[in-house]
Amino acid sequence: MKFFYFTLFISLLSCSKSVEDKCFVEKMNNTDVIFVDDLKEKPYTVKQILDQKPKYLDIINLKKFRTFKKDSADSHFYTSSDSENMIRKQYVEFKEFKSKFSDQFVFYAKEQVGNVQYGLGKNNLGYWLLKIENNKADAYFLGLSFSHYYINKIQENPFIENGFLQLQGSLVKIIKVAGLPGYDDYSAMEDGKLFKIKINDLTKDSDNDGYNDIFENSFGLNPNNKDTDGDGVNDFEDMNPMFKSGKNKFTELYELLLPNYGTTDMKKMYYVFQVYESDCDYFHQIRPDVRVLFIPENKDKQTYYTKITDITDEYISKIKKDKEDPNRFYIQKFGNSYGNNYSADYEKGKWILKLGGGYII
Ligand SMILES: [Ca+2]
Ligand SMILES: [Ca+2]
Ligand SMILES: [Ca+2]
Repeated sequence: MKFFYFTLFISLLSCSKSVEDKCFVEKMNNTDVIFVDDLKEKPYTVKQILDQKPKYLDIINLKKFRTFKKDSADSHFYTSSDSENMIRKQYVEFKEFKSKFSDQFVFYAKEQVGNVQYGLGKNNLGYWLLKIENNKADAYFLGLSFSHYYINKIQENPFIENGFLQLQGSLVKIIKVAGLPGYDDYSAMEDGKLFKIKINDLTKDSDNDGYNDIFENSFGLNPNNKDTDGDGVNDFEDMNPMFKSGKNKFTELYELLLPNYGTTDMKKMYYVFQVYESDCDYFHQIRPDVRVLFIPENKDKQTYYTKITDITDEYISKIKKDKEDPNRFYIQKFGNSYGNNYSADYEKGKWILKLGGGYII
């Protein structure tokens, strides 16, 4: 997880901070330090993973299995020719899932049990069990971090059996490669694992809002309250389920920096989330066109899942005020392979954003 040295410095200084402290900075960050924090994080050992595994998960050692190496080689779809095959496979083999979930997941495996269709999906947040029953589609978050758990894309045995989800895979580690964001070194520590979860534990949705408890617990939503932020909109329908939206010039500034999905309506994309690490109230109060989740800057306040899983691929900084002009501000936006510095002028109730430099890797 990326955050900046100086942010860490500020959070060490004070526990309760004002909006002013949480949203504004005196000095803009040097873009060069963004990846440093990532690189010094040590991957977990097998023992650490097992010690902290979710309670609902059982891990069984298999005698016969596909290794991580073999499975990832067989299903490697990052080269251009394979990528075409992958897309074709997704369209043909996972037609029903594609029609129900569109592009919210990459689909791995499927299985029919009675009149229920099960599938395995993955997106930027992690792994999901997908279910289509009587034309109704649901997705249940597994809560198994891809930083620790690799689930074989090719499941040789039925993965739904006797009320259990049983997935073959490996325990893995990710090592970040300096200067090459996205080219993480992903390797197995122990192959031949069967990850076993009771379907009832997985599908449990205590507040009946549409997201399973495991999902809500993983990201800091309230699994016992349909409406975590109390804004009158249930978590499942809420584009910003963690915080009540507001409207002022700084929330508008943050909204301008959100990704643009063009004319695509993201309201029905219940499982697509953009995740930001921020403590800034103005940022929290945005009214986004795509679902957003926020991760606290302080590691101690993060959920276990978000602490160990690199799910943020975009960062928007705090705001810096201009020393002389009260209507001029500065803000930065980073991705895994770029950083942009903006100046923002507030004129006649509107923001004028100007790109003032940056970099692309
Ligand atoms: Ca729920
Ligand atoms: Ca809830
Ligand atoms: Ca709400």
